[in-house]
Amino acid sequence: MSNQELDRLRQQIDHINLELVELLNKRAEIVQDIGYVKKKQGTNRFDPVRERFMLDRIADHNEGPFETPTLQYLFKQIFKAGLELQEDDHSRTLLVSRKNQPEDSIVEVKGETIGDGKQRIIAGPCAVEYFEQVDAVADAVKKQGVGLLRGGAFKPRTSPYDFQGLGMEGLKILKEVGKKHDLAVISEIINPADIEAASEYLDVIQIGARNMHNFELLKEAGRGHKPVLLKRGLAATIAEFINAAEYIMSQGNGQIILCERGIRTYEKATRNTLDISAVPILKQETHLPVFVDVTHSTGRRDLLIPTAKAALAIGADGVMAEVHPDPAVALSDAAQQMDINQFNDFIEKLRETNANLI
Ligand SMILES: [Mn+2]
Repeated sequence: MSNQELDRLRQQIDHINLELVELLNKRAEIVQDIGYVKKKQGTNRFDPVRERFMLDRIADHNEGPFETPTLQYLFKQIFKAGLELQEDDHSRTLLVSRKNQPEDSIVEVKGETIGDGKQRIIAGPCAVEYFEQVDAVADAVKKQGVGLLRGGAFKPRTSPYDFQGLGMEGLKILKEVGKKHDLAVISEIINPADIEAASEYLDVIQIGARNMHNFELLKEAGRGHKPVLLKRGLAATIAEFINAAEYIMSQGNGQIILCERGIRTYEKATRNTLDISAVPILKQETHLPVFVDVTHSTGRRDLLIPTAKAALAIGADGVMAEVHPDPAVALSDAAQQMDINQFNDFIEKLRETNANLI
């Protein structure tokens, strides 16, 4: 074979390479279009039946010289690249992502603007037990100038034999106390069917750590009109946490506050391990306000002040902590709730070092 002949053949290869590039990109564009349609339908991007059909069709039409398994292997790589392309598109267009919205989201709760650069506290008892109990905490919270009161009415407990909360009755107490002290009230809802009714009583719907993967609950909260405080699941990665928020926002409700509450690790010194670096990561990756729950992440009263300081120093929009008039007799989380004196001290210590704290 002369050098001239070789050059001619190489030119043909170069030409075909460019044609393949064009064809592959043409195919990729169609794959992206399919991805958008599937996203709208909410169907799975990977379709094994469809892939089997395509591979069979390639086998049927293969006249060589490539062996069918070789061609099928090459096409598998093309299919895989296409699927990855669809996935990239999704992360690029997540509604909760900074890429989608560079400026911070501000969540409005009864006159408070959460995520506006100021730092806030959400405080209240673990569980709503009776009117006077919540009322005593609300009084202390109000006196400290804190505007957001929490209290659990539906309690998803580790044991089914532990106190499960007062349910709707608890929400009524919370609303009444909130009205009396002019405080916004937050409580956890665990059943999608309760979201609508609970919205009558609450200013913020909380979705707890154990329900972060309850997609029906997330979607129902997303269809509602109340701000949602979403806690990170106890074994959820940051990406899973962000996607859980996306479930809410994809249904129309963008009023979301993220809350880091510690993750499960091998460490036993604290109830969970506070993943403090999750805060700046969530602030970078999303435009949503981020809170830190110091009570459940540590499970230790003696760590509430230092961890709250760390949360505020690292850029959290606020801190959540539990307060009970008499923690020793609390029906849940007795070991880590602050009493009212401890709460006053907690707020004063934080104010000493954080001018940004309201
Ligand atoms: Mn609790």
